[in-house]
Amino acid sequence: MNKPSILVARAVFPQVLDKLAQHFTVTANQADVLWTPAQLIEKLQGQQGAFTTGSERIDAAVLAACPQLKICANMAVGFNNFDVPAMTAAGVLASNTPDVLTETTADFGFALLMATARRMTESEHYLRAGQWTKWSYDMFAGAEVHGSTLGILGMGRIGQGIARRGAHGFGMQVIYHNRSALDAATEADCKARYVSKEELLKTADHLVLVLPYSAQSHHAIGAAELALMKPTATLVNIARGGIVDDAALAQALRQKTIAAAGLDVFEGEPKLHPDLLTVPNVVLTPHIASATLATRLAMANLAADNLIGYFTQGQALTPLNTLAAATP
Ligand code: 8YV
Repeated sequence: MNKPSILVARAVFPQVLDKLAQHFTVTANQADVLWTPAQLIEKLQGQQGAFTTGSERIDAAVLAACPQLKICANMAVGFNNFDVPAMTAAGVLASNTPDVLTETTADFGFALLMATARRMTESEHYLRAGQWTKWSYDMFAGAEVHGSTLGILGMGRIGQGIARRGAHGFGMQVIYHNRSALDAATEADCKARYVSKEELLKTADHLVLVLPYSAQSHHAIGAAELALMKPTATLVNIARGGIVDDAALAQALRQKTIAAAGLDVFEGEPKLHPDLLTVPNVVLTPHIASATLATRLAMANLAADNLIGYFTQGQALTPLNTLAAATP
């Protein structure tokens, strides 16, 4: 029997490609060329499955142009690059990679919080520029982390991981806002208290964003929200670009209406709002919160296993939608 054909849209671990090749006729992109939407459609012609990352958008136009497509397995927990309702309507299964990256991403969220609060990159730039000539009492004095109030907007698995680190490791008071409150047992485990978004913004010493991107969360943090935050507060975004209005944030940082920010994601990344590069009180990282080799390998394997599961058993391990007739 002919093997199903799949497209692996970005470069991936060779051992994952080898595993896929046991089950599929694979078209790979180990040169890691970034395709335009038109090129993606061209590459998807005749492919029954796709291994995607956050950089490939699967929407109604792609689906209409690729009627033979049956499944898209995203190597990411976030899936704002997928139009899931359109995929469901077209009978295309969507899957993501939850759980395997939770703790690694929470580690990074906490690292970014610490680096931001304690001004680590700003002070390193100063040192590297040869500006460090003497000690002084307030040089790079930052904000306290232990014992402070940790605010979390979006309390899914990663948000809970950050809450546990703050509450249990650093004695922080944890407050959160989410579409719905957690059950009592999970709140107790995270030592977290549900508050309104307004109270979260006004009370948090360190606010971490971990909510999914959607039309509803677009610019959830803009000028009005930043104005509610304490002038001593820090803001950390490890969720998605577009949740923060980067222009408004750069202005708030310049005017010190908040103290500092740590950003792993950006509106329109990998391009950055130019003002973010000129304000000193911001820590910038290139979307690496899940980037440990072990976790990226686990994510790639899970995306591959979703494709294999679908074509061999008719079901993915971590699907995002249910199809009327999920027949490969
Ligand atoms: C990925 C992420 O590295 O999982 C996610 O949602 O943002 C990151 O872990 C990125 O999306 C690549 O697909």
